[in-house]
Amino acid sequence: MYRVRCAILNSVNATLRLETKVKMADFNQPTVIVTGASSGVGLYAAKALAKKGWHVVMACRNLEKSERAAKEVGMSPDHYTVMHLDLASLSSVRNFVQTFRDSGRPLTSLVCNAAVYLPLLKDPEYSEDGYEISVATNHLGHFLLCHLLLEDLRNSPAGDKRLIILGTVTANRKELGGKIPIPAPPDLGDMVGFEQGFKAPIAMIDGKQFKSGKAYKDSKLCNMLCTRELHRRYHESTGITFNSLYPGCVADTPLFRNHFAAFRTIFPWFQKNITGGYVSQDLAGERVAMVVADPEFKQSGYHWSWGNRQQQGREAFVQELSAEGSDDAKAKRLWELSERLVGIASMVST
Ligand code: NDP
Ligand code: PMR
Repeated sequence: MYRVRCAILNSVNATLRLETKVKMADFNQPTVIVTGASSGVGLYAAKALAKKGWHVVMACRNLEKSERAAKEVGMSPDHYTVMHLDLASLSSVRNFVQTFRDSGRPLTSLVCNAAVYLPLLKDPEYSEDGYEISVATNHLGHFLLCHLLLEDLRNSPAGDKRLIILGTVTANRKELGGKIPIPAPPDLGDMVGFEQGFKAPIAMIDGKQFKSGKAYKDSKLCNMLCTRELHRRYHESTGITFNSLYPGCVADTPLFRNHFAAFRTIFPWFQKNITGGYVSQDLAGERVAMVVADPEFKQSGYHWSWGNRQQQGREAFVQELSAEGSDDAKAKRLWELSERLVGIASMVST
């Protein structure tokens, strides 16, 4: 009986030792949170980061889909954890941060990647907090997430900590793809829509008439402005590297699932054969992973772009942003108004 009990205890201890060892090993991996890692750029960035030895917290709204996607791209279970995050819900963002903290993992980097693009919407849809859905998801959800996780990054023992946000050419008139006069270009105006509380019937940051494609581009401009403001406010005091990037035109991701079916056929062909702007999901993911992990991207406060001609081996360059995208006063005002909309007061004085 005694021998049996000892055998059981030994086996329990061995299991515990094994679990502790796995966990210790696990926690020695640098940890990155990637939002929207269930498809497209986020999924392939997760894959590339896992390949570099990172542990990826895949912050996604559909857990089963994300698990399936991780398996499909061949990620080893030791290199990822799927956690629930719905960026269109401010309470979900707060719950996610709590769940992440409960995991005990020190945070090395955060990648704000998730987005929706709803070009065919005639009338606005609103999030559960009452905000237009593209701006709520792409900008406000990420804004709150960054705000809360800044503390985790600040407290993390890692030597090289980064916060990276996906931007795009179509929200940057200084790049070729942003010069094309596709209606309508981004323009936050004087942000009267935000000033007035951004609740229905208001659906645009500038307070003007709803335009679905513009809502996406406005939200991406907010992403790039916020990266600059994060750098201005927090880089010196925290040492965290803050950058945005454009990985190329990844014309065949599910981002275009809400566009015309014909668009999904013609657009990748057009970008591959006419503009040369096309980049594969795999290569776009590797580019994001480079900005997260590679030493040459450790300089803070930049927008990295792979520009228009997307050959393998092409190097990124620091890309200037449009007049609106480099307007520091606008970035500061956007920050303050966004704080009000997500219900937080400034954590650290500027
Ligand atoms: P995908 O549609 O493939 O990926 C978007 C991801 O965001 C999905 O994982 C999606 O989850 C997730 N997501 C959407 N809404 C929410 C939400 N409410 N909460 C949590 N996650 C959400 O698009 P891409 O990979 O193309 O886009 C990724 C990023 O790259 C975006 O920021 C986009 O602006 C940027 N980008 C894309 C370019 C392109 O050409 N594709 C070019 C330049 C920048 P789910 O699977 O559940 O829908
Ligand atoms: Mg655009 C010249 C280069 C170039 C690049 C890099 C992009 C990127 N695009 C370019 C050119 C053109 N586009 C041209 C000449 C046209 C025809 C007028 C064109 C059209 C077009 C449309 C209709 N392009 C689009 C759309 C979209 O609906 C996409 C969009 O605006 O999403 C907001 C889009 C895009 N083009 C790009 C990129 C990266 C996109 C989509 C994703 C994004 O900007 O995040």
